[in-house]
Amino acid sequence: MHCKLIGIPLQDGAVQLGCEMGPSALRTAGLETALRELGHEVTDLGNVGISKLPDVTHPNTAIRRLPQIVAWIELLTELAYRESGEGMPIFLGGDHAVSAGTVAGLARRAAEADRPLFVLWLDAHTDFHTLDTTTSGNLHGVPVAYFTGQPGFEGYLPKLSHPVDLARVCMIGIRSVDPAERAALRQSAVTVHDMRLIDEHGVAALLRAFLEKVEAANGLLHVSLDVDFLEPTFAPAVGTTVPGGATFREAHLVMEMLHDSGLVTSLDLVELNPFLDERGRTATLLVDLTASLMGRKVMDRPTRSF
Ligand code: 4U7
Ligand code: MN
Ligand code: MN
Ligand code: MN
Repeated sequence: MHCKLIGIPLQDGAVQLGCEMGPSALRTAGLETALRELGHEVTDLGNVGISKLPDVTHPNTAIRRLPQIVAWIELLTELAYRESGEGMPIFLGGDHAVSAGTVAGLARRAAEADRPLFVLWLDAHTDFHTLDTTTSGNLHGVPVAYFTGQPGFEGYLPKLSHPVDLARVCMIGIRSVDPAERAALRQSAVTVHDMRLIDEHGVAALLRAFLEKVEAANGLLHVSLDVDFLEPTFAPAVGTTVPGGATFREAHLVMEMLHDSGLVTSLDLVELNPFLDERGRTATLLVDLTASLMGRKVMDRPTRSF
């Protein structure tokens, strides 16, 4: 596999500063070497950045840094579209506003290939606010509503060419949902697996059902990994910690099953805030999880046995 590393030092979507150092920390933790050791070809495309800001305001005065987010989404949509033509793009965030752009670009690519795009959203949060419902005003809380084409973004964020079908989004790890998000999701086709469902059924059964759906539809699969999916006691480098997250082994199992499925075509590693890390342990964990996704395993197993 040809892995393309793309650094996105975006921190305009989060109130806590530090996510702009995410790409550097992932590189320092040895992402490229880990991928090469698994036999992959790796190209590091360096970091991207915005320059000119549009003049845009929204009546919801809580919203922070809207012009910056508009500029990032324009840049990232184009970039994700371009870089997904060949190889496996790995987007190094940056806060989760990154995914508003990456998923929008990947959806355009999928439509061109005439294949459905599926999104696996690994997160403590559903990130399903609109510009009207967000009360924190932090736009890392809106990407899923944006890339699925929910109303209220037109005229503010860039127009989507290909919204992702709600029924092709699966969320795992959820344990913090705001009332407006819960109300919107209740009437949507999004699959929301909260921590209780993981406790009751085990993460493997939940993920397997989704992977079977992706495979049956001959879909492309994008994985968006928010650091706060993980239990914060061993992944502290994130501004929005919520206790009761995925365990170390649950997280690796998800990645190992994703690898065995052979379905994953792109990846976001987002919300890493190195300023909050303890001796690089969270960055290192993300590298190890990515290695599991890309084929690292303890013992050989027959492939495609998810
Ligand atoms: B993340 C929140 F209020 N819902 O809107 C909000 F709980 O990308 C959190 O998942 C958003 O980390 C978290 O600010 C965004 C809050
Ligand atoms: Mn998130
Ligand atoms: Mn989150
Ligand atoms: Mn977060």
